[in-house]
Amino acid sequence: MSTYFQNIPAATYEGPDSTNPLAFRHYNPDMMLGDKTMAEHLRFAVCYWHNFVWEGNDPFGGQTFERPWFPADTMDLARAKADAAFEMFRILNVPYFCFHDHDVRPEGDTLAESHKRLNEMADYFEAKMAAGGPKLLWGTANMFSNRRYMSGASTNPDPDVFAYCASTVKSCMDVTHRLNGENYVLWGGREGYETLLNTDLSRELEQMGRFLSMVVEYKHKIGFKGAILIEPKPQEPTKHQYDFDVATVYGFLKRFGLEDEVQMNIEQGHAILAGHSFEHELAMARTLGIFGSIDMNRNDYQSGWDTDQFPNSPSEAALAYYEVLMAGGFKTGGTNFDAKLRRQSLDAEDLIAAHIGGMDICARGLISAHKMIESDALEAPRRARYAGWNNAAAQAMLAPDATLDGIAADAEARNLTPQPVSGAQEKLENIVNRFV
Ligand code: XLS
Ligand code: NI
Ligand code: NI
Repeated sequence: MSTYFQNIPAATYEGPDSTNPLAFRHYNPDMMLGDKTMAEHLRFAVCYWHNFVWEGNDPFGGQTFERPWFPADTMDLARAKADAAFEMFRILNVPYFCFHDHDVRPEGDTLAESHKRLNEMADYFEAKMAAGGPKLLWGTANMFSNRRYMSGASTNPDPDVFAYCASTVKSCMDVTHRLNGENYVLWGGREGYETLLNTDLSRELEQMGRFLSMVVEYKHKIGFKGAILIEPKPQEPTKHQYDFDVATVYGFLKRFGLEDEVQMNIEQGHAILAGHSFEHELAMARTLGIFGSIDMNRNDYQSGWDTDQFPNSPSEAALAYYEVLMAGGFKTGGTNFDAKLRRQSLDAEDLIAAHIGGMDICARGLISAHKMIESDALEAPRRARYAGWNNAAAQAMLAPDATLDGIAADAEARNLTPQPVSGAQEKLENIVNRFV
């Protein structure tokens, strides 16, 4: 039992008029939206790393947070950290959590010792999960913090690092499987390069493709039913990351024949770093049939860093959940807060308030998105815009036997003079704002 969050009551739904900073005003887990409850739609998860591992450092300064389990370099402190984490999960009543191996246990002197410690912590989690704790949305391996990964994980020029990664991912997949995790995530923070002058691009991509193929094979070997998810990000920490964005990853998956095996975990902040909107990345994944899960944390629009802030824009959340719902909703995926406090937000209460605010914003976004879809307010004009394609002659142009010169001859015979039609963007934006 942790006393870190003592005196903070379990958060409950009090409705939009509540002024209680530690109550939900919009997230009402049991409220039905269509055929699912809000909790079933959103499938919230809290991440271990930013909340319980990160010490508040920035590039110019060190630790600002003081947590009783820091520096968590012994197994006793790792257990104290787990006690606090599960206490926070209980207060927030979140159905899921996520972790890296590195978040939950101190690294051992050997690989075997590290794995043993991870398994001990998994035992500890298993008991807490069985006693009413949250389920595991996804597990993952940290193959970016330690200096051994500075030149890459599976893309490292040193084959021993590749082998080390195989052992690390295997152990994390085993633990994820044992804890009934619903997904396994790979984020390749070091899978990229700093300078082409020392980089063999062709080898690195081959290594990464083989590694991912073996991860998929291992998933089937152990009977893991969850999804393998890749989390795209264009840069930071590496200058050029191979998993740049959804479309780039799709091309990579196609090349290695993995497009039916791997889905996307899309993070809002990473979309922004790639020069996209979040909804673009979500729509692209939906279109390509590889939508999986989301990391619901935004970036600062001015700084250009992956600042991992909690969501606070109802209209951004509405457009994001619009795409999630249009994709058919989450299957194995969910809404993970890969979000962290600002480094001046020192208190236990800040951790709770941040999540409550983020969950409320997502709930508002979901409600708006659901109404927009129910009312057909956006889809009707979208269908109307493409209505010309519904007639047989238009469809014939897309049939396999259509040819460029055949269509050209027809266009000339009909003496076509197409007339531009308004895209009506402002009217559509006004429609969205009616629902937000
Ligand atoms: C970093 C990533 C990372 C992944 C998990 O930018 O978002 O936190 O979600 O490794
Ligand atoms: Ni991130
Ligand atoms: Ni993330």
